[in-house]
Amino acid sequence: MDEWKSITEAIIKGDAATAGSTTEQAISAGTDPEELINQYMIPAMDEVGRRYEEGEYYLPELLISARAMKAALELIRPLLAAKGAEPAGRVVIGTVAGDLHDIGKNLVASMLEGGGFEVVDLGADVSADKFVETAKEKKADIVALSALLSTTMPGMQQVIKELNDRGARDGVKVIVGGAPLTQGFADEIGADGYASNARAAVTLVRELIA
Ligand code: B1M
Repeated sequence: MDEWKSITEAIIKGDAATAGSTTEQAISAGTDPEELINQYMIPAMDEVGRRYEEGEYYLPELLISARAMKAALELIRPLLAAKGAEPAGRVVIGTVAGDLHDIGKNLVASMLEGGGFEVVDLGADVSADKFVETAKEKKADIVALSALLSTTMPGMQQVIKELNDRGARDGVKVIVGGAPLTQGFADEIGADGYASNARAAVTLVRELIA
């Protein structure tokens, strides 16, 4: 059960080299990539968040842990990617303006790719204008918005407003997610769906496109 706990420990310590090498070992041993993410990697970031909240960690520790998490995730991403097949739909994804958190969004993007969707990843700190322009240009089926800060959540409503105001909402569904969000918030801002994690996001996108 705790076979790969050293991945968790390395991420908490911000040791990218060990996080990467142990993840490589786990992959070679045939461990399920989603098990690595859900059982060993996400709990590490939760612990880092707890330490930050309680004043044990400061911003530099958050940053180096995030770097270690990314090093491990980069090795897993290709394993989540879909093989061949026609794309099931096109998703434009990003973290909203003012928000630099991109680890969860990257995970959602990878899982969507793995689920057979074409993903246009705009990165983090993305303006409403950029979301709308790209959704129009790429003829997106889904616009997927991530936020990790309660202060940037209103940016999601701004994207929906601009899509509506610029006549770009027809045929485009908007989904939202991120740690501080709830289904209630999604309903309130007029989003078409909310997902609490990456796996749920894939299911939601499938349902909305169907
Ligand atoms: Co920051 N940070 N951070 N941070 N950070 C949080 C989010 C915080 C909860 C920490 C805390 O206080 N406990 C807190 C936010 C409080 C709040 O507003 N509610 C916080 C803060 C305050 C800040 C700063 C303001 C700190 C400062 O400067 N004083 C600052 C803001 C910078 C900015 O964005 N403008 C800041 C900075 C940073 C770093 C840059 C150092 C780094 C981010 C690095 C990076 O992403 N490249 C960082 C980190 C690492 C965290 C924590 C520790 C971990 C986040 C993470 O990666 N989790 C975080 C505490 C925590 O979450 N426990 C924290 C792992 C990831 C896999 O989970 O992103 O939740 P998550 O994604 C999940 C789901 O939420 C969901 O699926 C994912 C996987 O299943 N999901 C979606 C996410 N997006 C989705 C979209 C969907 C569907 C599902 O559909 C579209």
